[in-house]
Amino acid sequence: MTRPDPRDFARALPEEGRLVLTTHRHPDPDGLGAMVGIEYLLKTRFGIAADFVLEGRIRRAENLAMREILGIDALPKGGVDPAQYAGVVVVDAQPGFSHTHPPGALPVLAVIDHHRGSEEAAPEDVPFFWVAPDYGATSTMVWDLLRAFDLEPDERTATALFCGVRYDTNNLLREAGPRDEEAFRELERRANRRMVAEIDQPPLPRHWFVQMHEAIETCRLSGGLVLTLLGEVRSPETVAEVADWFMRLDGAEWSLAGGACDGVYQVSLRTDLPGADAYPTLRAILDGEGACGGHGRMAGGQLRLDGADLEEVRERLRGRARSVLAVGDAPEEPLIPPVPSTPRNR
Ligand SMILES: [Mn+2]
Repeated sequence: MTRPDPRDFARALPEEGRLVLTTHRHPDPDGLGAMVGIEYLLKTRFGIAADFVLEGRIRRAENLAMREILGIDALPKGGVDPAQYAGVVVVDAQPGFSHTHPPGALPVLAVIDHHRGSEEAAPEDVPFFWVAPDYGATSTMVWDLLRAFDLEPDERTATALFCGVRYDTNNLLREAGPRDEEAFRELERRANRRMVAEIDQPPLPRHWFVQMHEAIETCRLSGGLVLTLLGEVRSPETVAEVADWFMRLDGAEWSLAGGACDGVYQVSLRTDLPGADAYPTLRAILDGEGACGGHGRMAGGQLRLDGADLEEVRERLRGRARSVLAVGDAPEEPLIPPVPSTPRNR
């Protein structure tokens, strides 16, 4: 378990000037939580102000609620004037990832992330590069960094970090190590319970049910594989949500979901097979197409459509998923058996 040296982090920071904090496109609670934690550390310990850059729509109800309830503001798209900033800190993502685009023209000063994916060594031009896949959440890493500085998070910061740890580790059930366990317990005590509950159970818009209805109709089962390759979706977050949702199906061992958004076919893979690793599995399913990253039981990837036929892309993924996950000749059956049409008005 790598632990951060606070002096290394301190050395990476500028003498003066504001910083930009960013994460992967379509930020999730772990990315948002880690950003709030780093913002707090910069402000309280170093007197450095920071602005958030959030790329991609946030549509998942829980993520929207987290932004709203915690008052997480971000610069408008394209609102970064490089002259105003000394550098960028990237959390829960790495600059080399296809879904991560730190504002150009600014040096990346620090990267804090728990994803695997960039197998090469730390880039020399990033002064603080801490990538630790043995952490279940980047928010746990930020908690450890705060502790390394003997900093006690305030209630808002603790609530944000707690949400990050609990969603990324699914309440410590997914890829959580002893560090995540400690962070979860310590942050839970400091977090605002009412806010946590409001973020956990937000009102769901009607289109959420429409999307899930479509997912139920699209879902196909083959042995332990649950395959839900949708057409156009409102946001890539939908794809992750669908993959998570169908993982709950009794008997599901792998859940692969996909959906097209902004010219990209987004895929999410989940597994709960003991010892299974979602990332290499998704890499094999993508078979050199697009890019992917992940850790432990979850992985995500993107495939540029570039005008390709959506039906063909879905068919290719379906075929490769079946062969990589060795479902063999297991028949494909719909999740919901077709409803026999009942004659009406008789
Ligand atoms: Mn994460």
